[in-house]
Amino acid sequence: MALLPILRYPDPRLHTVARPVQAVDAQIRQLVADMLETMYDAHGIGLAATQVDVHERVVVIDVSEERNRPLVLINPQIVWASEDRQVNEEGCLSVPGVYDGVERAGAVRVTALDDHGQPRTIEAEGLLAVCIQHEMDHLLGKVFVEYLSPLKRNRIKSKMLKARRETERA
Ligand code: K1U
Ligand code: ZN
Repeated sequence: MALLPILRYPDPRLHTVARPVQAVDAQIRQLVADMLETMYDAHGIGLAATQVDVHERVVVIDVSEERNRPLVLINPQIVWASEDRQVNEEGCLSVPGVYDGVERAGAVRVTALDDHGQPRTIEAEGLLAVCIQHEMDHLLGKVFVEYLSPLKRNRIKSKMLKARRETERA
């Protein structure tokens, strides 16, 4: 297994649209294992392949307190979303230190393949529903800060670029 570097906003590669996985083979299972290790190491509750510069429709999630209930979504599709909208505080491993409220559907139904290539349907609400929608946005090249006002987004962009310059100088 390996820890993968996570792209940081405003890296333009975060805006790449991921392509569907053609076959759930050993290479995809290795990617899933590496993404899970990377997500747990970074103390995240989710990670999309886009964030590790792999542009295929693969997501890993674990919203359990014990950090022992990994969920693997390959080629996920939202087939139903509730009409009720809820605002939740979100964070992102690609935008460290930034948290803000985003409005999303309160519940979703998702179809996907698991890491054995088996089809699954997941009904989600609460934090899992928020996380699934956040990760699926990554696969479409969308980062949560794009839901914020242009003023907030530009401030975040400047803060991230400053942090990157300071890291490069150190
Ligand atoms: O996609 C990512 O970068 C992972 C992200 C997932 C996420 C967190 C919160 C709401 C929606 C999606 C994170 O894991 S950020 C770090 C984190 O663990 C966290 C932050 C805020 C609330 C709960 C957890
Ligand atoms: Zn994110």
